Amino acid sequence: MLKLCGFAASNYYNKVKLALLEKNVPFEEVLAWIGQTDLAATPAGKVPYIITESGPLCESEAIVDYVEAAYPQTPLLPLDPYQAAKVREIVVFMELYLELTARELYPEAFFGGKVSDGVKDRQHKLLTRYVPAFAKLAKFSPYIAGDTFTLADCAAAAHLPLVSSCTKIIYGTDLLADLPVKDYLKTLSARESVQKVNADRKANLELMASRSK
Ligand SMILES: N[C@@H](CCC(=O)N[C@@H](CS)C(=O)NCC(=O)O)C(=O)O
Repeated sequence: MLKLCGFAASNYYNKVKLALLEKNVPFEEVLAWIGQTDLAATPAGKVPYIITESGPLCESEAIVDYVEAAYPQTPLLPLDPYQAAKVREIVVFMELYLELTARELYPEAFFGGKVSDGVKDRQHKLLTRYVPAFAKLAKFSPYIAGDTFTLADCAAAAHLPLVSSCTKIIYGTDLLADLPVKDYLKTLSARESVQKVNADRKANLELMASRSK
């Protein structure tokens, strides 16, 4: 059976987990904290990674691509090549421009560390440019790429809450507040898959906190 390795507080892990749950792919979760990963499977030590019957695979985009191709049931990408590319375009925007930009703030927002004012200013400038650009692509009608649940929703469900909460904590303003993210996430939370991912994330965050005591 496919093994999903990492930990359930990770947004990239949850993006993959959501895709697996939505597609009803049988999988087993294997807990691997940062520093405990199999570097032969994930050379940069990042999570998630998966173990397939053909071998290991890391990087969440490569993983969901593999899952989509290996398990064609309940497709999470449109068949039309252009529409599929539009879904991926939203994922790239969310990950490259929103999540990775906001990630620089996580040490202070979530992990009790400190981020310099210089970094805060720089990331704020970048987000001020990227958020309106993302807003032009995202549909929220009701799903992020249109009327169908896709891989972009798996990514959005995992990443957008973090971008919102960390900008609120660091800047005092949720930089996604002008977008209908709250209603969108509420719509998504009606799904069993999203409920499971959120419950497991909470439990894992508690486990993580108890480990660092
Ligand atoms: N591009 C990677 C990002 C994965 C990632 O950054 N995972 C975080 C946890 S949410 C991690 O492993 N961080 C540890 C590190 O960067 O060393 C992917 O899509 O899988």
